Amino acid sequence: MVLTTIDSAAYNAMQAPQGPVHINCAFREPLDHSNQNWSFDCLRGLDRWFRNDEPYTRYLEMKMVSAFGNYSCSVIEVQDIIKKAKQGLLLVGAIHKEDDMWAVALLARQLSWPVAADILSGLRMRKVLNSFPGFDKSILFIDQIDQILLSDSVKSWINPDVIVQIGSRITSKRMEMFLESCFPSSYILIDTHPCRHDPSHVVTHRIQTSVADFAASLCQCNLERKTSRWKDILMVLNSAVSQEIMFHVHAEFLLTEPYVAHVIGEALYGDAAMFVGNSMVIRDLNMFGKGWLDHTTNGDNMMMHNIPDFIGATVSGNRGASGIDGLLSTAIGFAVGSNKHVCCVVGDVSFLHDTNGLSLLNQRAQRKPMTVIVINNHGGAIFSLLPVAKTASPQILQKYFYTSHDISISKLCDAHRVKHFLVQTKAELHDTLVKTHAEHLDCVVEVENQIDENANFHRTISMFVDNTATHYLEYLLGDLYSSTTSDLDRMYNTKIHAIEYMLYRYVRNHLICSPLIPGITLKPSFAQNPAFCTSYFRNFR
Ligand SMILES: Cc1ncc(C[n+]2csc(CCOP(=O)(O)OP(=O)(O)O)c2C)c(N)n1
Ligand SMILES: [Mg+2]
Repeated sequence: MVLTTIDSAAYNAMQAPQGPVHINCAFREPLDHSNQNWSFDCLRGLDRWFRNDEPYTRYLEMKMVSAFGNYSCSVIEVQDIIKKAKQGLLLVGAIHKEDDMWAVALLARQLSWPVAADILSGLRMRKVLNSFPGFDKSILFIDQIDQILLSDSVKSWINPDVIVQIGSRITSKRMEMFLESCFPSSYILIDTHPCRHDPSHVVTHRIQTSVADFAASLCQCNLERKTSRWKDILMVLNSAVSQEIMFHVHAEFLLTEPYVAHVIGEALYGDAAMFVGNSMVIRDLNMFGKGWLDHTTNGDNMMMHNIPDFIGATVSGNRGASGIDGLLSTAIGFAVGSNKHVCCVVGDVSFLHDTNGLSLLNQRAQRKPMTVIVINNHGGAIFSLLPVAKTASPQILQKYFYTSHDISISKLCDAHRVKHFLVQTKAELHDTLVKTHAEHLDCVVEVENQIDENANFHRTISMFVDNTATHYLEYLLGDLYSSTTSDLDRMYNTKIHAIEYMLYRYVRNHLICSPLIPGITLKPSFAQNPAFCTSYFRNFR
């Protein structure tokens, strides 16, 4: 932290406009009582810096040094690093322009690295334009990276050697912590602005340029499309975890917050955009949000032209994952500025922090109608998932952390003459989203929920996902699967179209599994693991 701060201070002090630099000192996370002892581990990853006299982070510009399109030595050095990468990962943070989304897609194709796209990148909620199996494999999206990282064994296995990050700000705290601990040999951050953005203190090359220019500079390098076992395993892990999540959100009868996050892409009709509120909303969307198959656009045409078979959907938010003030008003400003139908999703406390936004909504400035989805769990649900929930008494939690309330959102909407819908079931949610779109007017959709149920459901999903990722990795790395690429490919593509029935029997905590599927045999150690068996067979369904 000290190194990257001093690097950035020195760089900024010497760049135009030169001058004094103000340094902020970071304090520990609030509300987290865990003591942290000094550990020499924090010097890990500094070997390269100790060995040479270069700054820790190099600040580069994408300058051509001749009229023949040659780049400066430092840019060539970056191209070289990318060329030599064995386990490269492309990370896409917050980006807002559609052109940038296209440029990222083209860059992803050029690199042929796995892509981890943040919810604010617009590529997570991408609309898939065709459903031909395998075609979208031209870009390997690892949408479930945050959830995959729940597994400690996967966390220590992933180990990317080069990371290229486009756009600042990564929503996932787990991802940020992973980046702090994995120490790739090069971490290249591309963004158009000159400001520092390195919360994990890992950036080794900071390039101030647009994605399009960066992608163009890589065209010169003739990068080969490399296949690797690492990539294939990541693909299978992502697919297994995604199916595990899908199973849980759909199998639960009640309308849950992860379910809302999972299906909300449905509300993005045409070129609609999304504004996400903070606290649980942005985290849930980042964990469970997914792309959407769009039958209304003609994908054939795009395939012919060899451009990506999806379109990004603009997703915006305020100040990372915190700051619950002024969200509704910001969303309205965003709707005016973007001139799109905006679907805004916020928590109840955030909504109540900005009820003045309702009067702005009522004024109907020059903009398209908005759908405001309020996830009403009657308080700040985020605190039920923080360490404080384990130590504080229920009364203290309710009163001072959750700030539980029973304020009527419907009456507030009435007072501002804004149409209000209450949604309590999955079917009601789907019907209401269709209705609000058809009616073409501003409305608030209140989704009713409870904090404790939400916390329990999140814990259940996390536990199953962790198990699934851990066991899949163990299986894929184990000798049973001395996997070649084609094996893994087959595993990914395997579809069993019909299964008549399956027998399970529990005998003293051991699952005796008699699957009636020809050709699949399980190692005894796996067959004795109930969690693995259930998720394994479910994922093959
Ligand atoms: C302006 C401001 N005040 C207080 C906080 C602290 N805070 C963070 S999340 C949160 C609760 C948010 O509740 P809600 O909007 O209902 O979302 P949920 O956690 O239920 O998803 C609070 C009070 C903040 N981040 N910003
Ligand atoms: Mg809430």
